[in-house]
Amino acid sequence: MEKDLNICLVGTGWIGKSHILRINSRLKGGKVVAVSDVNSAAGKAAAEAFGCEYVADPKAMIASKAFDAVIVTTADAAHAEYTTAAIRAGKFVFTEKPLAPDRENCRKVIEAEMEGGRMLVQVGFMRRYDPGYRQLKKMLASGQYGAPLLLHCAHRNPDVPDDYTTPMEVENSMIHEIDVLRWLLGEDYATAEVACGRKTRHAGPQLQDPQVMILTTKSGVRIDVEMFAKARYGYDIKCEIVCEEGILNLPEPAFAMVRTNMARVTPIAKDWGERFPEAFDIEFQEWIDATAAGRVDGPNSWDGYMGAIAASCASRARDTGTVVRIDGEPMPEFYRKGAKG
Ligand code: ISE
Repeated sequence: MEKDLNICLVGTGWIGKSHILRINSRLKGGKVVAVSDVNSAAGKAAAEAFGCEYVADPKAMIASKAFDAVIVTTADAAHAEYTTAAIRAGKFVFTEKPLAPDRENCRKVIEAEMEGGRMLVQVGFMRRYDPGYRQLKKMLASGQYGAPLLLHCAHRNPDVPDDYTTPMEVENSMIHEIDVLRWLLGEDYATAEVACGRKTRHAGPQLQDPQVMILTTKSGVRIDVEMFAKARYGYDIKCEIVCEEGILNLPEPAFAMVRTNMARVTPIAKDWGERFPEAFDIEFQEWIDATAAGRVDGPNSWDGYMGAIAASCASRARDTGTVVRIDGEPMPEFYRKGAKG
């Protein structure tokens, strides 16, 4: 039997801890054995809770020969720095999305990876692992419904913290739609616009909420995504694909309906952990299996870079009130071949 991967993780916030829990208690083939965090009290508490080693210096941990692979679950702005450290150490690395909030730092990761000569990075675009989105992908690929023409999507959170700002609606939240729709449709984007109307009274001065992002793909598919971060009522994700021969809808989560108080009530998820539980488990099991086999099978740093380019164009479109052309780049041979090392 193959030995389990010894994984180290940097960034022990909510999402980091939820990944340690899933890997160490439910998944096979790897264990998180060490953690680090710039907030040493939080890092030590997580290490103790999960029986891991605590390492004060995240870069020393990433470089240490004691660990086979790295998970980066820090604040968004630090993803690229630690991902690059893992590349330099020649290790497979899973970084939460976004690869970096801006395209320049994504580009630096791409350059470091190409310089190293081996694909090592997977980005946490977990919607690609959701059974509902996978069903839509299969339906589109079957050709049975003809070509997709329009997509109507919504991404609603019940609430967000006070440090969540206007650009984050695109760069932290709608980045999921930017990636999963590019993967569903199998093509890159051509233009972006963002419309902002009346703002909810629940949003502070730092946040324009809601926003509507409109993307067109190279072949002309037109997509609208409503982002409503302080929607109050629940965490709700919608995706409707209008095709030539039918309308495809992302399945709703299977919560039982309750008849009570003269009403029929079906619960709505409270957060993304409750909305996408299987997606996270499948994502990490596939990452561990591919890492053990020496491959990157999931969304890679090129996908992260393409997402960041589209996001930066959408942010510029919002800030300037214009339609912005998305100046994507041709995929380098390195990523086309999916260099397997
Ligand atoms: C958060 O960072 C996530 O990744 C969630 O999946 C997303 O739905 C939420 O809007 C983001 O803030």
